[in-house]
Amino acid sequence: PVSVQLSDYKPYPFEIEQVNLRFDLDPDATKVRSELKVRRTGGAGDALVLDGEGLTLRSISIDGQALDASCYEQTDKALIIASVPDAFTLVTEVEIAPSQNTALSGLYMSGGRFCTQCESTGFRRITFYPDRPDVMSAFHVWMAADKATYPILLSNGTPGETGELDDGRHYAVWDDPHKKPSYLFALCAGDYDVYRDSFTTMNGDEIALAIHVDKGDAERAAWAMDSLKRSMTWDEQTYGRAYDLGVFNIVAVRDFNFGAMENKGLNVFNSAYVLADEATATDADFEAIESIVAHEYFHNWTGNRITCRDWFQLCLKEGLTVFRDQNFSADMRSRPVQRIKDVIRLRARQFAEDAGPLAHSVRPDHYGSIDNLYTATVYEKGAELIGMLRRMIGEELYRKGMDLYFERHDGQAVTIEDFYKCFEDVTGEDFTQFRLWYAQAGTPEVTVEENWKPETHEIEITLKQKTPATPGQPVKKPVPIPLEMALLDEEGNLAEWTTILEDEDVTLTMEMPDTVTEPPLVSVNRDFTAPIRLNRSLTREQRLAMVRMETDPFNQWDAVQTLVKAEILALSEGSQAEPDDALVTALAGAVEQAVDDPAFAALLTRLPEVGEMFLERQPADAVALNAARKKLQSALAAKLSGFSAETLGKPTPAPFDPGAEQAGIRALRTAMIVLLGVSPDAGAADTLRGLYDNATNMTERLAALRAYTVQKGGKANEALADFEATWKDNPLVMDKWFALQATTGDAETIKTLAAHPAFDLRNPNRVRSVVAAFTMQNLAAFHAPDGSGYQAVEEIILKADKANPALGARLLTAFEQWRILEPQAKAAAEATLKRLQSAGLSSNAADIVARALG
Ligand code: B3K
Ligand code: ZN
Repeated sequence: PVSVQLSDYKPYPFEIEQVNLRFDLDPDATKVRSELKVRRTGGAGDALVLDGEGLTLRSISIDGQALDASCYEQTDKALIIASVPDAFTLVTEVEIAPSQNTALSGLYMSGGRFCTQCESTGFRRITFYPDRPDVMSAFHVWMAADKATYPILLSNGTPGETGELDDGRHYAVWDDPHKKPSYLFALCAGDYDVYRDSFTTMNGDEIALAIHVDKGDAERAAWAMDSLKRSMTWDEQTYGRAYDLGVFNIVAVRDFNFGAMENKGLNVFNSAYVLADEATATDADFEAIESIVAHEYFHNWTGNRITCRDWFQLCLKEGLTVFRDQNFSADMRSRPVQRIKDVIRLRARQFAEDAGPLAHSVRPDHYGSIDNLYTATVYEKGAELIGMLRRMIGEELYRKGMDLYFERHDGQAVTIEDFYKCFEDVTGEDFTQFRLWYAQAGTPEVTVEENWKPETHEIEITLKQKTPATPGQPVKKPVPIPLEMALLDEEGNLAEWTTILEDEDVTLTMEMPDTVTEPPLVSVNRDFTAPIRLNRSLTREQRLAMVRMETDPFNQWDAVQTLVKAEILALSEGSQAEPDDALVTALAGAVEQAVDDPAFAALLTRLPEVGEMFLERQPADAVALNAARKKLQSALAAKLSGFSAETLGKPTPAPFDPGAEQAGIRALRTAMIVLLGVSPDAGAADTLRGLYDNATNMTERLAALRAYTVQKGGKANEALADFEATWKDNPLVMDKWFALQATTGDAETIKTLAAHPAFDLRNPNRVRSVVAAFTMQNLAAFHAPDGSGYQAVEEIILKADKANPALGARLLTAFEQWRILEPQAKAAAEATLKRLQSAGLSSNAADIVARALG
């Protein structure tokens, strides 16, 4: 695809003062009538160019006069009217076929209901319109459909008149008083069960809340509703932001390309992030629902009322909103545990992206396909940048800057520069250098060197930064890196401070009291203040001391991780045959000591996944790393067997509550179940089967089934069949059944799963539960040196891409690390990518493959 450049931005030369839409809904032939009140704001000679794709134009008129075909031009992407008055009303009528829309962008059918997805460029598949975020307008919607099949008719804003029509049809009117860009438009129509509640805002406004789900699922929306109300309260208390419409609707759909969408007043969700109860959802699901409901709700202020000028500014709404939802989750649960989980995710996905051929900056200056810009870099690294900003200026000024941003830019479509200007104005500081974080791709590496001078009781700490070259950016400048630091001894903290590393390097000299005779431990980047990689040459003894002495929970966990990673590397490279007993003992000891904070203890038992090891040393051998990881895991299982029996011997908390406290207890129990999966203990399989049979919640049932499958390999079929028989009618639970096998099996397993009657190429959740589960979480099998893993997914990805380019492209990102693989897998991956490239990919998928091959 042609690349779009940030530097080419031009304001749209017309204002759309009002949009009146009329939908005659029919799955095969929906008629959309659009009436736009247009006013020229640009040059007198500017043509009116409207985006439009796959639309059958039925009529077009200006100020009531039908346009002659010679007055306009229709291409496959646009409608161009060369000469228009300065102010006029344009009416177009088009026809579309939602039932044929398999891309799930625009207006489509899911489970026999109508729904829309417009971000980024779906609205142009509904009607002709300037489909860009800086054109904001007031929308008025009239919609009609068959009443029996589609009794509920929803759009943005507040509901107006409803009524009956001929032929069993009915209609409804929706008005959105807030001006919005077209990507926030939504329409849903169908027969739903509705879970209702209400919320009174801090201004005393009463809001009607409703979650629309499949028939029979209403009770399973209770947690999502609870999360929504807590989000509303949190945004009032933390940012002073209240909701601004009388109704807030959520609709759950089964066929959806990603998690959820923040359409004004009508959020559309992947049903996986709405529906949950103890029997069908894991604690991870409950947690994800809580954070995604919050994320979409928070977009109402950061994204909807203040939106992006253009898609290059995507991080303006996404990075900021992820930062907000992460803090919400930290407030709802444990802040250190939340931080560790966020960093695990950042390192696994964003650091990998930043180190590979798809690396791009948080605010890129060009892109090939906008759908491919919804990345870990824009979202997660974008969130880290806001976190650094807040740490550097402090909570109070951060809040002041945000208040100013909301006040100054409400109702506007703005840029990263506009955002930072608010913070410059409240702090008097200059953020020019800090904004390099937005322009430079790659993860900065900070090298730490320490020099203890016993004569003077001084410790010298030298910090050096370097950002590696990335595609198109060979040379990088230093960025400001805020580092929370401390000096530690056996008693605790000797000193604590924050250094902002602005230049290439800096040397700090700290004088210790005379009583300090041993070199103190230097704790760097506490709480992961900056999204960097640390490079330190510490001995194993120093690292073990760190595990013992760290006072920062993040760094204590990370000290364990660093040791564990080194151990897995040594085992995988054969420089060590068996896990070091001292290390395993220390690790087990740390777990046992953390027992009062079970969620943290559970994290300590979690060994880095194979993919997280890829960045440690290259070339990466997924098979060897997997075997090494398993060896260490089973040594830990043996060491913790008594603790595990004790932990699992206690009853699981009852009655079930999804909140942090019980979830923490279940997390530790689940961690012990995971270890049983690789335990050398002869009775482990039977114990697991018992845990599976007797589990009272899905968290433990699924963990037990998975661990049992790991223990028994192919002999676990009976248990898997039992699970399938129980849950065959619940698609979300069946997604877990597919994913469990895809993550524990091999290429043959993938073929079997793809041939299963319930495998559905049209359903993204199902495709991901097989393909993404395999390619992202089963790297030893995916990157098998004989290429069998690639072969297993190749056909499926091609077929998925034909129907749904956003899905195809997303699945292909699994290949991004091919260059750093060991030679055999690398050659097989390259051959696969080349085959795919010549097999006729969608332009989204072609963009990923071309960059990957780069
Ligand atoms: N804004 C949507 C993502 C849309 C993706 C479009 N390709 C969900 C979110 O980030 O909240
Ligand atoms: Zn978002």
